[in-house]
Amino acid sequence: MDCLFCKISEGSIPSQKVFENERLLAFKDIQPAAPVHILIIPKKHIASMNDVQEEDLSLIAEMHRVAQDIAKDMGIFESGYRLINNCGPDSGQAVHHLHYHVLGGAKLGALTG
Ligand code: IU
Repeated sequence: MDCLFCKISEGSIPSQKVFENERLLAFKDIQPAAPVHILIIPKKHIASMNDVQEEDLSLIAEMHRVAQDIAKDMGIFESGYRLINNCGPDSGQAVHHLHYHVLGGAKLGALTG
């Protein structure tokens, strides 16, 4: 499958990994939008939040748990952080493989609609 994040998760495209287990991978975003900007992806190809099935719910829960651990590792657990998923064209989703952005390390701007 011609999916950038599948290639990153297989290791055929390199990334700056910060966490990995059998199901998930987290790595530094190549164009950071904040001092800390990490992407958390499932290794399983799921195109977007709209494609999450009942059987994937434990994976989604684990992504949240890993976000907590990453926030601790990056020193932003107490200061605060944002966990973002872009889904579909209006959100600006550019990579069609489910991912959460973990953003922090500075006072973040207000969300706009
Ligand atoms: P989005 O939610 O699909 O818009 O976010 C995609 C992110 O993937 C975006 O922040 C990019 O900077 C990031 N990214 C990356 O980390 N490595 C890449 O090779 C590419 C995009 I292409």
